Amino acid sequence: PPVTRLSDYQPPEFLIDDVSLRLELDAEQTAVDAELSLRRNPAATRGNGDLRLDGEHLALEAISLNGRALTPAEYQLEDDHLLVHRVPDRCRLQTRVRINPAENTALEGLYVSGGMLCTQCEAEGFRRITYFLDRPDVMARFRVSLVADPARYPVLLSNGNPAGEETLADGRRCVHWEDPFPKPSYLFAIVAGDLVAVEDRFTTASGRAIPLCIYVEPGNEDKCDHAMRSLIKAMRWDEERYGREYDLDVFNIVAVSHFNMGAMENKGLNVFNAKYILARPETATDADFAGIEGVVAHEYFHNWTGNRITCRDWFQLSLKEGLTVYRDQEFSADMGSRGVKRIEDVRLLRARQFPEDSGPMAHPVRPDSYIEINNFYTATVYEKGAEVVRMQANLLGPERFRKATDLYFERFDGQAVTTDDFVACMEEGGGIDLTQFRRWYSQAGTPQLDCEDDYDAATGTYRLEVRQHTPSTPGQPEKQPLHIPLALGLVDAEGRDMPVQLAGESQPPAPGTRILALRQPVERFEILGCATRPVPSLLRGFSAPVQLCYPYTEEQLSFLMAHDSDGFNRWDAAQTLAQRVLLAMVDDATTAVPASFLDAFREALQDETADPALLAEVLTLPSEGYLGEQMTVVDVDGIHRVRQALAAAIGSGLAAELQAVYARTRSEEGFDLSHAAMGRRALGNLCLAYLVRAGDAQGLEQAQRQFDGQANMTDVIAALRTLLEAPDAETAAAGEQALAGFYERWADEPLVLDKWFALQAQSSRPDTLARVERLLEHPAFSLTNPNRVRALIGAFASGNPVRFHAADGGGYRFLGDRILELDPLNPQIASRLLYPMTRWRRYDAGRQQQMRAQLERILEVEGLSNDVYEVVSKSLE
Ligand code: B3K
Ligand code: ZN
Repeated sequence: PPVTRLSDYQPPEFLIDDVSLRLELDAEQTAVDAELSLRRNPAATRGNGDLRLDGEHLALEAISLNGRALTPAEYQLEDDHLLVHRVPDRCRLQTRVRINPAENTALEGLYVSGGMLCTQCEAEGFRRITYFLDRPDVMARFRVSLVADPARYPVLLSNGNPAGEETLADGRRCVHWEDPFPKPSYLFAIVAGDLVAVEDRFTTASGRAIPLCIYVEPGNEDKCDHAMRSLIKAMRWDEERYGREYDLDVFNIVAVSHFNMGAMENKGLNVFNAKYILARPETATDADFAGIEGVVAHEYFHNWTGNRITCRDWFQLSLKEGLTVYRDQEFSADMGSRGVKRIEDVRLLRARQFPEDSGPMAHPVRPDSYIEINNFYTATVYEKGAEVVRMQANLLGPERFRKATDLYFERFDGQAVTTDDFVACMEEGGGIDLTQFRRWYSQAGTPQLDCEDDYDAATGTYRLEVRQHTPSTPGQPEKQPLHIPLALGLVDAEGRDMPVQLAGESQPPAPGTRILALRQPVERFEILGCATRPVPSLLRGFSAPVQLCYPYTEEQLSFLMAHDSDGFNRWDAAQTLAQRVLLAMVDDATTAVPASFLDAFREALQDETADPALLAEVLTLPSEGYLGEQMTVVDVDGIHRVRQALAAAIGSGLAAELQAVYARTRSEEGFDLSHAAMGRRALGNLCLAYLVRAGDAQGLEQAQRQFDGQANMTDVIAALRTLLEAPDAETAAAGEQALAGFYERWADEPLVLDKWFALQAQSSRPDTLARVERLLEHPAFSLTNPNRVRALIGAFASGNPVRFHAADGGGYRFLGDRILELDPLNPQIASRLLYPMTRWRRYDAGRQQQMRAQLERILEVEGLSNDVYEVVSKSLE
């Protein structure tokens, strides 16, 4: 398959100013009439005069130019494009094609979900709807008419503003939409179905009242409250923080049950995976509620960062995604707890992006080539991209950053631009030089910072030396030094911040954090006026997406965990401590836990003033996957064994403390979604899990009671999970019974049923693979529903390391089989599921060989999608 390269970018030869689309909707055969107003692009070099339009899976029925039907000699039809020979500099091209939404299991373009029709066009799905210049730098004004049987599809939606409707002679309805803002085709959307609207309204800063509608399938009206509230908060926040007001007369959201990813920011018509809209306390967990708030905001924020200003080409994807993730992270930080949000975001970055950056698919935030663009909606483009924006925001500070974003919106509104254009605005608006900083966009790999220090008591001088090194990545053997902001605090023996006075400065600054700029491979800093030897608190707030190495002693880590003024670093110290204990236990093949570790945990548990949410983060052990990443060769079984053992030791050694905290977190008041209440539930359930892991009789009883109480999904699922994972057979049997009851109760709620599948797929019981295989046959399982596939197959392969990586290779064979079944149906989903096997080099020889065998077997299959081909072939390189 062909490789697309950034260096080959050429502006489009033709532009499209206006598009009229008329879709006669039908599940099996939809007719699409398109009229494109084309004009030669004055900024492009002239080709041979032919017009080349993208198009796939389309049956062309008619084609005319400026009102005259073309003869077969005047155009040429290929599998993936249409060539119209020698077109004039300005023309109107009309086509009529037929498509079959019901056959579209790839869920790109127009497809069927339940009883409705909907679209997903990013990145290149529009070419499955009509012949077009399907690239983001072609921005057109869209007028859309939707024709359908009003009994089957009473609701007909598209982008922009409503523009009238009529009933046709044959009884069908025709609804018109007009989007006044030119947009690329990837932002086009339509939805047709028997849907109900939950309505509200938002009055913008300038006083325009915008009707807001969330469309759902009948019966789900009572699950839209939280999404609607999140939307309104996001609209307000974008006005206050960025001065961005909503621009159309209406804003619509539709929740659909078949969706390849989270949601899509189509102009004025966001389409969502139902998972990120529907929630009631009985059906959704606190994490689900937080996910909804974040994703609703993310898609809304795209209206300015993505839609009004879009990407010139798909290599610039992080222009909209990195920036919009940064914006949604900041929004959630403002809505809840900034400190806890930062921890969650870094946890995700380390769990997903760091491994990607050190594996076969490593790529820069702005990739320079791809086979299939859908493979590049990655943690690097999204999460590392957000970190790169965050570093710039922090370098500029809030006021200059706002000035710089104002400049960006003013300068590029209505255009398709590059990440470099964004950085130029940061430079100009912020008045700083980001020449070296730009390497963050072009260089892949996670930089490692090696820190060493010494202290001269005689002069009170503290010296810090920092070396940066970025390991090579595929296609980038040599790396250049980056501009890295390193936030440093120095903590004295009482736990107070010291002033960080750099050599050459005449006055000590106020005590607190200083940002040091690293630019050279080695940087040395001299800090004056340190009366005692400080404990360095490095990379506070995770000031850069790097791997930090400093030879902390265990005492220093416990000290920082208890005293660092930076909440993030308190958490990070606890994680490092736990990680060290766990890895040492693996090395020594022991299950004995050092007393000092339990003491640190005890001290934390006894702090009644701590924010429960933060405490829950501090007391959560690093995941098995993350621990594996820290080893040269991942010891799957060793990690599982010691992590279970440490959890049990915490449960038995600190039973009284855990009980006390659990009791404190159980509130008599009703359910609410405040940060405090969610924090209490998180902490209480963590305590309960430790107790049950230790076989604590009272804990087991409490878990059972909590499950039976059915108060809210957060507590129910937490209790169910602990019961299922309980070490003794009797409780596990009770867990099975609870699981059956759970199914009975929720069989008609697809999103809850997904949890039922995922719980079983993630069970650490030895017979889990057999159970997962049985569940493939369950009547509620379906390979054509991505949420179900993720719940069962994805949860097993990516969320159950010890069973997926079983030494007999059964997990690998299972995944190989599923990928080959899925690829012809839905290549994007198949390709995503491959991820755990791309990490094969990190395992022992036996597992390596078995994973490779699966990858090689997949690669041999004829007719593989580009999606799967690219990931498999790069993994084997
Ligand atoms: N922009 C979409 C992602 C589209 C993925 C295409 N494979 C959702 C988002 O990031 O907001
Ligand atoms: Zn996005």
